Amino acid sequence: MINQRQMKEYLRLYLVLGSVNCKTDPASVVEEAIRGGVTMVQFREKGRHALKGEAKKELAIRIHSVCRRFKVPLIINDDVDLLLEIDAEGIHIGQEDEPAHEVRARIGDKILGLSVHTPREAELTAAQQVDYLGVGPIYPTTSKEDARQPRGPEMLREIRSIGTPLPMVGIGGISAERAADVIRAGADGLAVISAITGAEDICQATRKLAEAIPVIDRHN
Ligand code: TZP
Ligand code: MG
Repeated sequence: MINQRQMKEYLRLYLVLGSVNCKTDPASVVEEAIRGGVTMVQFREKGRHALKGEAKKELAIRIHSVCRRFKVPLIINDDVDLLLEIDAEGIHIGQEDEPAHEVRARIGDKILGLSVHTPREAELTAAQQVDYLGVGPIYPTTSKEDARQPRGPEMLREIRSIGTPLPMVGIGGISAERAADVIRAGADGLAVISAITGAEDICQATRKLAEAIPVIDRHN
């Protein structure tokens, strides 16, 4: 499994996207965003107009080849078969997906991320061989149809306070203006969709987010 220091570095600025989120070719959005400072990418092909089958796989392969060129890991949202087919670097699952221990058995040492929404869910994850937690939504979001109630940066603080050792990333409505609050509440990084994919200048918007992330020494 990946070590926590490396995992935290990858989480610093995590771009989540699918074709539905992009105004132009998602693979070029990924390239621009990496040039601007994105440290990890998640392919999340979801929603009513999402690509399926071969078209989904083709796009995943194109995004992966951009990521590989820049040595940025690609995480696949909730599709273990696709992850294995294209040999991406990891998988992200939600509470309603296949259980984490079953996914771990199928992916070996690849990165495994899990969404949590409460301190209780984070607590239950401790023994599950998960590499990082996605915590959200922190702020209101329009990018996820079935998003739960936003809980604010306080949720990150609560999860830290119960002693969760896992690297974690905040997600949901995060902008450059909110970056520092999310990190100071305990996140190791920011996960964003629209703050990057909705920008006119992808590279510039990414740079602005990257510059807004404070460097905090948590003694680990
Ligand atoms: N999970 C919780 S909120 C969210 C996901 C996938 C969407 C985040 O998108 P945005 O545009 O950064 O609010
Ligand atoms: Mg899912």
